[in-house]
Amino acid sequence: MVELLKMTTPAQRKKAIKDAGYNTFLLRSEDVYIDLLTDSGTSAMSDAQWSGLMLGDEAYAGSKNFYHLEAVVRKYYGYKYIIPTHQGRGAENLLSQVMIRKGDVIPGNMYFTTTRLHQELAGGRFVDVIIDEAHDPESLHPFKGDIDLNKLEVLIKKHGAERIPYICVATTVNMAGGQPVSMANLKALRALTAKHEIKIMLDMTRIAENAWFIQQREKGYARRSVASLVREICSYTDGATFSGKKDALVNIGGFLALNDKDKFEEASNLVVVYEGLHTYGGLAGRDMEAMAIGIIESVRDDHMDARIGQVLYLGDELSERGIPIVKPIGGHGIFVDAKKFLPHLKQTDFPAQALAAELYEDAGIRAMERGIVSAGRNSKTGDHYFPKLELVRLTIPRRVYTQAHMDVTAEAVKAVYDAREQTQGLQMVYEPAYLRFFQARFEPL
Ligand code: P71
Repeated sequence: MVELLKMTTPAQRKKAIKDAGYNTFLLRSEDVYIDLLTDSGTSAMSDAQWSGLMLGDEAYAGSKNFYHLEAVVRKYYGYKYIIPTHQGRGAENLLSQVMIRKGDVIPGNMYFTTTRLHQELAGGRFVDVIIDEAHDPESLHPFKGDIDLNKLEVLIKKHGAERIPYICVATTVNMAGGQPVSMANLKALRALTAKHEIKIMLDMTRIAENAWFIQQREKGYARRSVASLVREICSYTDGATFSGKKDALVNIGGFLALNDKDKFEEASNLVVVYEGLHTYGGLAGRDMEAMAIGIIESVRDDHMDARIGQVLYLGDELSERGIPIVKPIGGHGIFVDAKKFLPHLKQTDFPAQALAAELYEDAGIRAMERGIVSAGRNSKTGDHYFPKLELVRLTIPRRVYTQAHMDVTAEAVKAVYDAREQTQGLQMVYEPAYLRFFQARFEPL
């Protein structure tokens, strides 16, 4: 499928971003030239996936596409039971509700916005146990997604294992810059949590990208296929939530996977409240078919080489131009360091938000704030969280853009960088209660 791109004038963009409250989530897609807001649901489906849509079995119950999806999940990921959901956060809701009791603590390798919110809504509290290097944009640690096992042990001592229903491990870590977890860390985590009978739940949203980094960077894995590494990662865990909108190359879909039959039955009962019957979970049969085929395509080595190769290309182009970005370059996008880019702004002037707005106004390129606005407020004290990372994410959809688009993007970011003193801070004039970054509105200071 070919989509036409629309060029806009500077005057049109100035008006569009003002009307959008300087929030790129509130722009109309039609007003965007190169859309690097997210890699979520924005990838291009293959011929095989489009054909799969035609095979949709839209029976209310027991669709054959569900059984195909279930078989693919068992074969490629190794989990016993799956429940489809409309997307990742639907699975997070189910998992949080069946696993978390009020007052529980859920450690994780850095927060993710929707994941943490569902943990909190279920009465739990998220605690970050990622290694310190993850919070440092300049650290060249090859596996910045790793869990700090000492931090985890301290947490277990403090609260007791019975207050920790599971640890949530993300592959790759989105908010750290798409940074992978190492196989060695997962194995060590398995040994530690087994001792304390704590479960490991994977956020496997970008697991194939994580597997590719293990193949490229971790000793002993260079000859292993992405597919076999994906399967091994899952083998160290007890279940997973999955947003099919990333790795699995679909526009919508996700699932919850579990090995425990009792928890699976509990979640199967809950899914009918929030999503739909347990054999479709809010998806059409055709969507489940496209996701099943996308999972198979996602673990191909040649696909992963091309996918992350394009991200690395953009990162190198930006680095050569002196743009401060998170290193090493991660799997799904380039994360520009807004604190370094705009040193004249305080964090409460929302530098990443301001930079994303400026990049749109200057070049029609849409990026996403991943800093203080995304971090939100502490639900107990009401204060802003002040994340160390104040980033603008240039996220690359899979199989959509060409190298020329990457070149245009690099040149556009450079132009904003050269005029960076002119970028002003913002003030928030409307703040929604949940996941504020989606709908908050701003005005120039
Ligand atoms: C991304 C998204 C989509 C998104 C979500 C929230 C704020 C802004 C953008 C979604 C993820 C994700 C991880 C690691 C769970 C979800 C939720 N990412 N875990 O990066 O990256 O999945 O969107 O299908 O509900 O733009 P969902």
